[in-house]
Amino acid sequence: MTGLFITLEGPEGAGKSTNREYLAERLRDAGIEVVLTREPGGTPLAERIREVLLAPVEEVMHPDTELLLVFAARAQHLAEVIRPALARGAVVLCDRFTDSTYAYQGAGRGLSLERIAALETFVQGDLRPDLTLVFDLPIEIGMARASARGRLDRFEQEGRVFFEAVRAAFLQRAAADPGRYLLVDAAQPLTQVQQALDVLLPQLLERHRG
Ligand code: Z5A
Repeated sequence: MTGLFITLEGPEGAGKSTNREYLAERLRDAGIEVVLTREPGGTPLAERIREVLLAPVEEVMHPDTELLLVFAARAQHLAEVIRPALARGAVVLCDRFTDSTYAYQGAGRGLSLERIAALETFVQGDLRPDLTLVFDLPIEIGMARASARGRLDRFEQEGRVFFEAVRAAFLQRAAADPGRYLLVDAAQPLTQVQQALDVLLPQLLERHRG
């Protein structure tokens, strides 16, 4: 039995966490085992790497260090949580995954996409998400939602140019592979976003039955 690997992506404040919970509830109502997780993080060790990645510090983190830490956390997460859950036949709903690496470390930090692809293959082998929901919204709406939370993490301290590059990368990746990606208009009111997810649900159940 193999499960279904669904990732939720998009700029900050797009509603990934909120809608991950919503989808999980709908799938559980249908009797499906759902594993809710996130990146960077998802295991105790990977969460410690997350703290290093997000904490603002005086020493500037080299982009290569950032990239390697992201993939180090991912290797642990895949081994401890994602692969075992998929092997059991669960649906894994993961808040961010490697699309974020292409968007933040690739488009945002300017690292080579070839280098990211090489690490992707090294860490994941041929495992890729079955479906990626890209929650898209104008940067200023996402920043306003996120800044309402208070203290900004190391990524949230970046400027508008960085976040526009990140958003463009998500849109580009979604457009290049419509079979795997589904674009969600995250600027709509939450009830409308969740109606769009309700429309998707029968298709998810069908794919899980496989
Ligand atoms: N990162 C990376 O660089 N490379 C990688 O490979 C990976 C990650 C995997 C941490 O991610 C950082 O890691 C991230 C990129 C980097 N940094 N940034 N920026 P994170 O997922 O923890 O951080 P985040 O994206 O900033 O999370 P977030 O701000 O919590 O966003 P969200 O999960 O998409 O949103 P939310 O928490 O569900 O909603 C935010 C608020 O908006 C909340 O009050 C909601 O009630 C509200 N909301 C949600 N939807 C709506 C709608 N439709 N209308 C109105 N209000 C709404």
